[in-house]
Amino acid sequence: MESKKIAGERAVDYVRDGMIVGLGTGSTVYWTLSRLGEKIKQGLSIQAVATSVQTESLAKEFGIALIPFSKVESIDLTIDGADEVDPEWNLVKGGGGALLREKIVADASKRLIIVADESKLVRHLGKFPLPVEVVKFGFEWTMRRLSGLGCSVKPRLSGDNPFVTDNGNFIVDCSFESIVRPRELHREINDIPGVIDNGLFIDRASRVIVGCQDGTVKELN
Ligand code: ABF
Repeated sequence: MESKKIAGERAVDYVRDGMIVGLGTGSTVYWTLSRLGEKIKQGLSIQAVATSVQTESLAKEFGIALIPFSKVESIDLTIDGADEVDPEWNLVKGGGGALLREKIVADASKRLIIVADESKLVRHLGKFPLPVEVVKFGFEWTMRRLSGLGCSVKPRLSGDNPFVTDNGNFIVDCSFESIVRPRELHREINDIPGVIDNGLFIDRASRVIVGCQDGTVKELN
């Protein structure tokens, strides 16, 4: 928890007065939200766009003013977590089920800072099952098409029921073991009818902040 905390908090050093800030989702970003709450109490003035219902409620708890994404032209800086980061800073995201809003908000952001502990740094993506957001209609067929790309596919469950995203869709998790051509795979997955988007984030991160076990923070840029 400590290495996530120091990474999440360090990212707040890049938040300036008057910014519109994208707030990611997950347990590392939790510490970013908490630190932002402290800085707001000390006078920092920002508006924020949340990438999930979970983040919305945490932002309210920490006193962070939210603005609907529909009301912003662009976002100055988004801070978000990741499940895996490869040496080219390609990411696997979506373990928290928020990949679609995270990718839209990242796309609208001038800068995207990823905060993670060092366990997220990998040589190749893929050990973490790749989340894919799919529409409910025909999702069984969509799963079969995804497995045709060489992975085993499982519907994400919440208890005994299918997990439903904030957008009313399903998530299926695709185990590729190793993803050596993430850019191509991203395109192949999104070409399948029924797929809305997937957790591969290619060429989006502008900085990666890593919290280490020894209490240090590494900033990769
Ligand atoms: C979110 O943060 C998700 O995309 C990703 O799954 C998660 C990372 O997990 P955590 O910070 O909780 O380790 O952005």
